[in-house]
Amino acid sequence: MDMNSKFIYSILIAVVVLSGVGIGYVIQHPNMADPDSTSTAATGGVYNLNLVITTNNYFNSTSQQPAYYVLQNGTLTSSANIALPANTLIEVTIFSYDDGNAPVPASYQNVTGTTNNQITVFNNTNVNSSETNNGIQLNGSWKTGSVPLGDIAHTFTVSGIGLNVPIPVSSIVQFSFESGNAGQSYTWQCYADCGSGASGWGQAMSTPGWMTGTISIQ
Ligand SMILES: [Cu+2]
Repeated sequence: MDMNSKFIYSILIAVVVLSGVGIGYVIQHPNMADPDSTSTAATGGVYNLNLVITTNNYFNSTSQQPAYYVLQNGTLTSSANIALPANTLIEVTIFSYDDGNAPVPASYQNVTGTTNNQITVFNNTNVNSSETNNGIQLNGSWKTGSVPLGDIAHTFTVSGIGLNVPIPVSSIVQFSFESGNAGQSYTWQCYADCGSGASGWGQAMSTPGWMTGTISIQ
């Protein structure tokens, strides 16, 4: 066998071995085959919901407001109507780029309705910002059942199922909750006054797809 043939055989063997490993991985992890499916999630399954909060979105030509987006298939899509599979553990990750806090009623500083009534917080999303030390302060992660009022930028609250998650400034927050039965529809709302006007409840706070919207269980 000359060197060229050896080389080609080596590549062929590598391809066959790696394909086998890949197929094995998909069989071991069936969710890999269809990560974005909502309709096929079985009872007791897990579904990932990724949300991104960005600031300075143009509400109109004169006003910029913060907004929640759903990160799906590599793009940011509207959070006005979020569909979730029924009777499924929903694993939520919220990436918040907002580095400013907003006033929030004291009762919303506590985490409720999540697994163990806890969230896991990671700092700091603003790694490229102009904050202290260029913002590069990765403080690891920690679990908590409440966030100090002065540190809250937004909340992700679904009163209909008793879910309340305070979102600290410049952070990534993870938690999970059970979605319950199909056919239910709930309102999600941020309760930190991050909108416009004297009350802070104008524009973003009262407009679906910004700081409020619907969750439908299917
Ligand atoms: Cu908000």
